[in-house]
Amino acid sequence: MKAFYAKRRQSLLENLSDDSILMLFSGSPVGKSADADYRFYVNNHFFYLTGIDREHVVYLCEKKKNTVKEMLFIKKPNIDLEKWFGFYLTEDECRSISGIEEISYYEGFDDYLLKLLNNGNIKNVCLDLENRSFDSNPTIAQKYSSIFIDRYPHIMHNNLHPLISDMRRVKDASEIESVKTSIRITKEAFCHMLLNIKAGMKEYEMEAHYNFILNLNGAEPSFETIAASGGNAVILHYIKNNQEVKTGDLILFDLGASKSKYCSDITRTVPVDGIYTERQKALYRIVLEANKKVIDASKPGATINELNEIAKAVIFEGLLHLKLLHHKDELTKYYYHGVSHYLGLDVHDVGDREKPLEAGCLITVEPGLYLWDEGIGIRIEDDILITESGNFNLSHEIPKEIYEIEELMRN
Ligand SMILES: [Mn+2]
Repeated sequence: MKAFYAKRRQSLLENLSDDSILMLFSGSPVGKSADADYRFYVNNHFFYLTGIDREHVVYLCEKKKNTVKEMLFIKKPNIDLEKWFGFYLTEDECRSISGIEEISYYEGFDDYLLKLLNNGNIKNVCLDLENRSFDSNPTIAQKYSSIFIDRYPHIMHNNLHPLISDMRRVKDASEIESVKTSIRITKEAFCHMLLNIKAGMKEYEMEAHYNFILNLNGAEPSFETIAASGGNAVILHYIKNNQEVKTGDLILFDLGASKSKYCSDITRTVPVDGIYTERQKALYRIVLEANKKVIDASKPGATINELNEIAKAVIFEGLLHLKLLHHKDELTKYYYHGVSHYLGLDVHDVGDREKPLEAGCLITVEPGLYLWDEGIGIRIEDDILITESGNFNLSHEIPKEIYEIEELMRN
């Protein structure tokens, strides 16, 4: 058993008052079309607390005075369906992954819950209710939440989503190791891809070189790869990747890998021909300086908002120097996104972005510069671990200096 799952649950459960139940759901696959579903992605809060990465699993905890009873509900074995979809999780597998001893069947969950609500003297129901848009499909937790409000209005209703998000904001050693592995694979795949760039190729061919190394490592992209050449790079989430890569252009790669579920998120901007022009160098240096200055300022106590201001100040100075603008108000024409977000199980990881950073927070630092008129988009993104004494750049081995990238591409 991986002890940290039990440890995480223990620290979460300390926040529950007596006579409470907590329910968490792994989720179910989302329908795509006809009889096809999208690939299943487990609810990350559920995974964080149990280590279980399967659909239709429920975690239930009953907390009474002096007792805590944890249970998992899993799908009943079904040999007919298992012939199609593979073996279901067994009770023993569940126990060894999660450390939860008591296992029951998912099919009996509602009955069990009803009995508990009718006889159990339950005063609080705790659920993981995330803030979703009005028109998005309700989560399983939201469905149960509606039932409780409707039929058991006397029971207090607590949302633990912010609390679990807050726990996930600070990473433990095992999580950092997983992110390091994803970054190592990203580095290998990125460097391999750089050796294969040639004018005349399509952007998706480069993506194929990247994906090849990911596959060799048993990893997958942690989000849709952005391979944006020339003017495509001014679109922040350009994912079509179907245009021809032209001589003289820059190409912006924003990409990541996910192995053991933890993500990397890296951006590099490289010259298609392997050599930056003087103009490209001048612009690139501004972004690189912003990247380094923001990394330097990333330490316990700093806020993401402060980091944003540092990035803006450096980019403004650089553009002023190049006479591209004259006033601060004009900056949003060239730089129009935040410099940082948390990273972890989710690429844009959960946690309060207003809170001051602390040791164990993992953030990206990704200033950018976008010149629509010149068909140039530049962004440089690293993954930064906040430490007691400041920070450690987990992606420092991925080339970002002009000479490093040119040298690599010469080979
Ligand atoms: Mn990012």
